[in-house]
Amino acid sequence: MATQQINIPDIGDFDSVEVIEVLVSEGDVVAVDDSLLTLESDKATMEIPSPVAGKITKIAVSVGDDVAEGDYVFDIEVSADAQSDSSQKVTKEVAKEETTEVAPPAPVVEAPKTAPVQAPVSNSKPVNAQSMGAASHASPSVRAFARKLGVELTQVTGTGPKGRVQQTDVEGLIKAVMQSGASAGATSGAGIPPIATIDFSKFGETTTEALGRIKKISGKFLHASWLNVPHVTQFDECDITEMDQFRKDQKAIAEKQGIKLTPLVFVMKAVVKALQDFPSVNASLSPDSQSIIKKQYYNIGIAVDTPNGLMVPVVKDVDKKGIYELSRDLMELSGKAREGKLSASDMSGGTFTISSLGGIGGTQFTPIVNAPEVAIMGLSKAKMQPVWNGSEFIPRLIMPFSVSYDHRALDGAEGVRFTTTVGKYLSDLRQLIL
Ligand code: CAO
Repeated sequence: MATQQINIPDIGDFDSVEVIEVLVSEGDVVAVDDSLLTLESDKATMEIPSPVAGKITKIAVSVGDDVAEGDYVFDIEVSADAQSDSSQKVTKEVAKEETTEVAPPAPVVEAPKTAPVQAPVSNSKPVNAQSMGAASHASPSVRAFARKLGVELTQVTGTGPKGRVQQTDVEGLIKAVMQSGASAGATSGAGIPPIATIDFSKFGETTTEALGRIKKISGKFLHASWLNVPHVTQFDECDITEMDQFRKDQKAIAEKQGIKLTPLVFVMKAVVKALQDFPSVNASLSPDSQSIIKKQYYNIGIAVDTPNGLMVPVVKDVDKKGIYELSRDLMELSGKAREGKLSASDMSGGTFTISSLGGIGGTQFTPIVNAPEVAIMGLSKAKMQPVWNGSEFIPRLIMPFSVSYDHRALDGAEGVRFTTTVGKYLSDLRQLIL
């Protein structure tokens, strides 16, 4: 049997993080993805999952130690089944003494007490809950307790240090739900009636497939955003005839550099200029929802459709980059997303998200805010349309788009001023350099 050395994987932006729990003992048998360690920084807790199934033969770390990416923490005697299983895809198995690269863990951002939220993303193995919102801050034992009782941690207000959810908080929520006479289905949230369970096979043949890991995680965050954020969606459209002509003029030059120029990069530039005009849109609410935190950096999350599910890598410093550099970033990040190679830092630090379905079709849609961001843009497919210019109809390329926003952070007037401004910039790119 081979022994595999386990090292701390990519932990995102953190240089060194404290070990707050060692979740296994020597001799324990673990399965792939079982949690081995809990790390905690001042911003987040994260669990380090086991990349292989096997027996823990050595623990080289203790509670209170500070660890960084690459630090050696365990030896695992890889089980025979796991060795023969070609699905051991996270790390390379090696004989003792060799180092194993472990894929990034699942950083879990401290939950704002009032409004936790959505977030897909990461490799097919580890999951980063950071990039598309916040998750709850709780120890694995409390998570297990909540899971056992079917309680969504994002629904629980943590009263522990730094808002950490305690077992008593979970018990308190259950008690409150019971006392309010709500349905016992705490997973559905207080007062939300559960959806009826139906045996579909009574009506015809069915097959049941487990949702992928990323879909399950993104589903929780989308659900949390849907329940916590009062959404408004503003629909709009803009004339991108000139913009698209400019894009086509540049296309050949871009192709020579190996770059695919699509409308999305122009939209990113227009959005950032509008975010500079409307700082409340490039913002997050504070955890108690009493203040708005405006960000003076412009990192745009881009929803990418991948075989594993929706992921949201973040293009950093969009205000400082030209369209060629943005296209290169976009190609690199969307490629990494599709290959399941995004790192935690590729998916963190976003300030606003764009979900583009323009390459596929549709006329409009209502994207779900990627909380704790306060707004998200949805792009739909541009079409040639007759537009009245005062004396005749002329053909113009019109792109529909929408912006969903958190109504606690933005009023309707501000929301529509923002979309109008984005449309104005896209209709006349010269304004971006003013
Ligand atoms: N209108 C018309 N055509 C558009 C368009 C728009 N709004 N946006 C893109 N296109 C065109 C592109 O120009 C390209 O055509 P050409 O090859 O002829 O130039 C074609 O559609 C395909 O574009 P693309 O999708 O490859 O590239 P992109 O930069 O527009 O998008 C990415 C990149 C990663 C966002 C996209 O591939 C993707 O994954 N989209 C799905 C995102 C998603 O699932 N969102 C839903 C999340 S749930 O809220």
